[in-house]
Amino acid sequence: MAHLKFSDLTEPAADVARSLSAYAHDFVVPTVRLGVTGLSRAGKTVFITALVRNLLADGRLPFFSAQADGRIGRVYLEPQPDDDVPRFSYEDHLARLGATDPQWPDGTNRISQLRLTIEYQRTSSLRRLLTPALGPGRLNIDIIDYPGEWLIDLVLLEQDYDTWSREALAAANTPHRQAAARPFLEFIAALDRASPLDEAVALTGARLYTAYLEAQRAKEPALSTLGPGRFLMPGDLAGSPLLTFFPLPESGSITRSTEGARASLGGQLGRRFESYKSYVVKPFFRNHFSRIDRQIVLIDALAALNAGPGAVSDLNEAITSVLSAFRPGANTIASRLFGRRVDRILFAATKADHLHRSSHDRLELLLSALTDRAMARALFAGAEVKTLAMAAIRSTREAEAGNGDAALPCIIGTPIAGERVADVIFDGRTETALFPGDLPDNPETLINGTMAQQPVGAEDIRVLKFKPPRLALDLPDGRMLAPPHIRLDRAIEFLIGDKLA
Ligand SMILES: Nc1nc2c(ncn2[C@@H]2O[C@H](COP(=O)(O)OP(=O)(O)OP(=O)(O)O)[C@@H](O)[C@H]2O)c(=O)[nH]1
Ligand SMILES: [Mg+2]
Repeated sequence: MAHLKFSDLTEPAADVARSLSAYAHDFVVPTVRLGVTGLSRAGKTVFITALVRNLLADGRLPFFSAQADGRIGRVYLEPQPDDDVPRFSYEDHLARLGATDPQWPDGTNRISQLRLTIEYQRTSSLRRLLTPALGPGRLNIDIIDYPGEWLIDLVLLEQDYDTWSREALAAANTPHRQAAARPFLEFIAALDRASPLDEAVALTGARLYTAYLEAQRAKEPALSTLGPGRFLMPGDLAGSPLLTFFPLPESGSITRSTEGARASLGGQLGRRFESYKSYVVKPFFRNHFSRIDRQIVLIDALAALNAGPGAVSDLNEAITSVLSAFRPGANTIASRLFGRRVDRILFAATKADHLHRSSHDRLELLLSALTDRAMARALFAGAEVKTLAMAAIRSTREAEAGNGDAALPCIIGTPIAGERVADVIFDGRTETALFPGDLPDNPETLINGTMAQQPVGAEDIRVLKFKPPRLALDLPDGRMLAPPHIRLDRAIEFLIGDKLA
């Protein structure tokens, strides 16, 4: 009889353990879904590209604790889980940034996704003891880039066409919007809601309504709360009949139940409004928004401040409406439909490299004062909320310029061709030093001043668009470099740090 040796038993057992652990690896890898949003041009694409590059290339991230502790192992891109969502074109965006003549990425106008996997050493010795067969920890990060414009639509789910029309027309008739809305308001004044639908009227009305939203957005750059969101950022729906409706005043005589009323202009626009909710708004919130665990909202606060009086109250409106979209537990149609909740939200002021370091804390204080107000207004509770002033890619450096007795804190960079300061128009090749101005020490000065429609200090901020820094991203020896940033590591720590414990 052949004797079974101990090693005969243990080898297969070890194999089984190994394949079990591989199985566990593939099926039990925790995933965090990270939503990245913000209005058009807020800096979403640059942020995601910089985030991914810094993680892949082991960039300088001293406040990202897992990396600072030396616990990060391999980091790599993996195929994303959702086949029906376009992939975030990380390689293309990076190639443009790393070119000899570096360029910012092109605008993107739809949702996209990327999966990044991080291998790391666990901190807790107990967990290390309990899970030796699992090896190092692994975390999938599914990054979802979606236009902030789409968030505005959540409120529509609780409205019918008449309610929406009433609110949309009241908004269009407020004094600071009337000028932009005039052509649209004049057009609908001549319409009869009960007349049969004429497609040309539907198209013209939708075009004029969209033109009004666009004009108004230029004045309310933080996050205009006027929608529908796809009118501003249509994504794949540009030109679709789903976007050919607009608000109409209610008529005195209501004949809803008849065939004629359904075929009428009012009836048809109402039907399209409902289709927009069913085929556009609900699928987005159900398939994407409701699955997000962590959210970063990028805000171009300096552009907002530059926009002049009313800008700060607009920012406050914007933050309030974002928080309302994420408010857990409120007994709304939205929360019944989409049970899951986001547990961390980061409001990040982007492009902080447009200001000298001395103003970064002030920018953060301003955002945090606004967020506190917004949280009180939105009765927000349940998620951890943080504010940060950040530059995903730093395109300036700092210097002091003499000005009589006082040294002025300046930033130095290469303004993009066509940018101008007073009479000087930049050629895109010349470096320049700029005193961008100071934000006030006390954010309340700015908030109270601009909320009273009198800008205090904000008019002193000068924002120029700078070219991305010129840097070799790939060294001859094969090593990868990451672009410089400001406080990107703090953003990463807040968004995923605890998941790497
Ligand atoms: N200096 C500086 N500029 C930035 C930074 N991030 C974004 N920008 C500027 O902002 C512009 C818009 O950035 P994107 O990342 O393309 O913005 P987005 O939110 O993806 O915009 P859409 O795709 O149009 O919705 C860029 O072209 C840059 O000019 C940054 O970290 N530093
Ligand atoms: Mg983009």
